[in-house]
Amino acid sequence: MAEYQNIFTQVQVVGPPEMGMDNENNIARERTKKAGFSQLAGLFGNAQLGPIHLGTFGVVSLATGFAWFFIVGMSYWAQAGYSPGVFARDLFYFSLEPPGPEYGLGFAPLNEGGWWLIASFFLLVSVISWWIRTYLRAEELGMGKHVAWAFASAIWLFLVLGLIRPVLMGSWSEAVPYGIFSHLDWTNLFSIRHGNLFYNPFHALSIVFLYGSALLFAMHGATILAVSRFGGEREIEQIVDRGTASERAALFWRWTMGFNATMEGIHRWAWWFAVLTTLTGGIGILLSGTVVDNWYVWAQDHGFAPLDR
Ligand code: 07D
Ligand code: 07D
Repeated sequence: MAEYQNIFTQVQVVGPPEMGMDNENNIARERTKKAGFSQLAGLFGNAQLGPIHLGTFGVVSLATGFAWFFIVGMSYWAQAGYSPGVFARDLFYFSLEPPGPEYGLGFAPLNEGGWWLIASFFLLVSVISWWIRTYLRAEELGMGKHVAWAFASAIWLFLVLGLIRPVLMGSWSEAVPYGIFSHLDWTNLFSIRHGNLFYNPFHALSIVFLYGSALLFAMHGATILAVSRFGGEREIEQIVDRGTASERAALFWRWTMGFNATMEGIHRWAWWFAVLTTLTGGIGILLSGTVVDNWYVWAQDHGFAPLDR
């Protein structure tokens, strides 16, 4: 029964906690010992919470992630003049900014970008450690590394934004500030400075894959739900064990649009669309300011933006 708990499933059956398997590497050693149940969690997924595997990289990732969060938070706290009211009111407006262009790739005084550099170091270690964790957990469970490689694509864009492009441009001032609205302002300014990012073909590709991901996810989620009355949510079994659910799902799309993905292939479609969003995006950002200064002029040169009259 526990296998059937899902978002909007109404029945929650609680049995003894499922502690998971062990293996020859004795991975249980690094797992917490207890598990609990939450009815709320059960509305959205599995009601059981824990045990969780921490391990070396989990601990490093959480500790450095907290260090980043704490440095950013303390900077905001100072910006608020140590007033809780101002802190709450202006939370979305505070920003921890990278050093100014005058410091290039050098270190900067703490209050002129130095804290940004230190915080960024911790964030980098945190994100990379979490990636290693996704790789190692998959390895120990005998899984493929699909999650880790998909996450690596997101990290590629993250690295381009905050590390690779600033290094190529020779200045930390090119990097993204840590703030809710300030990072939106940065995004807007980036587009303006490089002559409107809409004319960057890799931005366009990234949008195609982002929109495509939403469309595919909607199509796939809807299709599986629509055949769940025939056991369609056991979709992976049905790759090899074809039954009426899988057959109907495929026929639905072949009859409505003349083509259907396969039961396994739809997950490859989803994986590639998601991965290509940040992969193409990272290429687009990397080229901006390094190879192409102004995307509108670039588009005029390549004949798809009108020449000024
Ligand atoms: C739903 C999974 C959960 C993750 C969440 C995000 C933090 C930040 C902030 C301490 C889908 C957790 C957020 C840990 C804490 C501080 C100051 C993922 C889900 C809920 N952005 N962005 C947001 C980041 C960039 C852009 C929201 C991160 C680029 C636009 C959130 C990065 C550009 C809009 C956020 C990053 C850009 C946002 C919701 C890193 C171009 C919005 C995110 C590390 C890509 C939206 C006010 C979300 C918003 C938004 C986080 C990078 C553009 C704060 C961590 C520089 C246009 N971004 N972003 O749900 O409401 O993601 O902004 O690269 O409109 Mg952003
Ligand atoms: C940021 C990957 C890194 C994140 C990681 C997560 C933590 C927190 C904590 C869970 C999102 C680390 C997480 C640390 C963990 C907890 C609690 C992924 C990230 C590793 N744009 N635009 C894109 C559109 C415009 C601009 C992509 C649309 C304007 C810039 C996407 C429009 C201007 C950049 C996209 C539009 C502009 C982008 C992002 C419409 C602003 C980028 C894909 C309709 C005025 C980024 C090539 C993504 C990029 C990007 C969509 C308009 C600027 C497809 C739909 C013209 C500067 N834009 N954009 O997945 O790759 O991001 O560009 O107008 O850098 Mg854009």
